[in-house]
Amino acid sequence: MSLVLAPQLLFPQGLGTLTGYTADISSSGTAAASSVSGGNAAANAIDDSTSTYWQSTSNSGQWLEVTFSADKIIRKMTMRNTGSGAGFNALPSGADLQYYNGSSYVTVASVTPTGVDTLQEFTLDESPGSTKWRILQTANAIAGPGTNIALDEVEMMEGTYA
Ligand SMILES: [Ca+2]
Ligand SMILES: [Ca+2]
Repeated sequence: MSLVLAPQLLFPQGLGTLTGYTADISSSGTAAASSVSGGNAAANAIDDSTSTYWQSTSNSGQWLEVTFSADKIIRKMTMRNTGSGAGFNALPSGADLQYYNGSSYVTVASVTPTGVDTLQEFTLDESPGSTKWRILQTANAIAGPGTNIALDEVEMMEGTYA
């Protein structure tokens, strides 16, 4: 008798080896945010235009969330702000990338965005599928205390597997 390990014991999701990422799927979802400044709605962060942006009204504990109609296993997120220098609303200098497990938000990666006007890319460990994925601010906006969070564009990608 031989022992054969089922694939799901090696890869709990049964997805195999990560080989890359899909195109951005964020626009297939619906965006929501912790607060909105003026007309700079959450949806502006997933509208494929870097001239529109989501802006918060606070610089503490802000979040942007995308809700999908079916479970997604997000393996990569990007965020971008093309703001105009010091004092401008900006990316958070720290953030938790999270999914919702039905009762609470679970952090998959804690990241430290840097710079202004550069695309920030972050990969995520394999996680259960979820309809809700969130960027939660954990540190001040890069421009410094007193400014708010602004995200021009956020992207969310699933993995591709061998
Ligand atoms: Ca997009
Ligand atoms: Ca935008």
